[in-house]
Amino acid sequence: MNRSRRLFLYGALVLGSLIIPVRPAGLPPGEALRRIKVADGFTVKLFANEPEIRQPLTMSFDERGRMWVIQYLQYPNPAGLKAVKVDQYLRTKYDKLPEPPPRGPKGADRITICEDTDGDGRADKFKDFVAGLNLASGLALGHGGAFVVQPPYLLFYPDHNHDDVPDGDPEVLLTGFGMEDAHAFANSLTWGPDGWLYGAQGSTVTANIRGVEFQQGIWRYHPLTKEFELFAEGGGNTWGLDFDEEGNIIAGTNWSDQIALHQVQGAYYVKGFSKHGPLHNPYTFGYFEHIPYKGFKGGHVTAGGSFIKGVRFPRNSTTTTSPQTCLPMRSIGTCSNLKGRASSAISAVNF
Ligand SMILES: [Ca+2]
Ligand SMILES: [Ca+2]
Repeated sequence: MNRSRRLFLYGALVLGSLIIPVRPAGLPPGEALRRIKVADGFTVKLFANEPEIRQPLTMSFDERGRMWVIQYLQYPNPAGLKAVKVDQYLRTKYDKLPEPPPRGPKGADRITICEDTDGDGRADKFKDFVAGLNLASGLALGHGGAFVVQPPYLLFYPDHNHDDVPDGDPEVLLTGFGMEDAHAFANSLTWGPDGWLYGAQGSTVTANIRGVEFQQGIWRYHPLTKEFELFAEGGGNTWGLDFDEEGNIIAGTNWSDQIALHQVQGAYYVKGFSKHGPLHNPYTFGYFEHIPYKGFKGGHVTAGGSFIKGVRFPRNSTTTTSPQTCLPMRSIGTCSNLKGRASSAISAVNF
């Protein structure tokens, strides 16, 4: 990612006793909105912007319709840790393992609740649920609190009385997610239809959780049984996953000219072999590739997507199957329509 492009926030340049406001490279919210390209028939509206929300990484909605956002302000380097070694793939080793919050080094990340109190479609009330996080990269709501990934930890912040204040220190559910590169941290916490909490881990980091080592892949955690499993291995620098109506996982990818992978339990997928070495299971008979796709128009990375089912979607003559299944997977904001069922041979067409 181009670091300058992430600088949407207003800053202040301090020169001696003078404070000169500056606006780093980036577009004002209204102008950015106008430049977003979407498929015919779609519109994009602004819900929240700077200065209340900066560098949003992921969002979740609660039962009251409020949007919870991780502001990834600490990116790209963790607070309180010293880099002692960086290899050719920018994998960084740090001088120590940070303790979990609230004891470890405090960073600039925060989880902010955005509420539209008057129903005009714009957030007008903002409240931090927790601040001082140090590269928090995943969020999911449920079971009376918030599940948060802050590598190397999966944390649970309880809020059983729903007053938007954690009831106490977070519980450490898992330890061992990779920390070598904030571009590739564990991410995209998503509830599965089976009650498991699913997540991805991207390229350039290595996790070792309860003896299970992996780099790129899909993992899951059960909030009641406390079980952890590696669901599937491989897939590139994965950000974003969702389930279709039949329970299939479709996950993002950073592979050039590809948009997604159909991740199946126990399967192995193409990954950065030169960087990570072979698949961990020496008895595999190969690996699956990406969802077949032609007509790639976007940039380098698919940063995430969602399956959206709704009869209000516009119909399009280029689609050959139901237009209600839409997977917006690219940074330029177009949609793809997946064809096929329950098979890693699912294909996608652009519309
Ligand atoms: Ca409002
Ligand atoms: Ca509380």
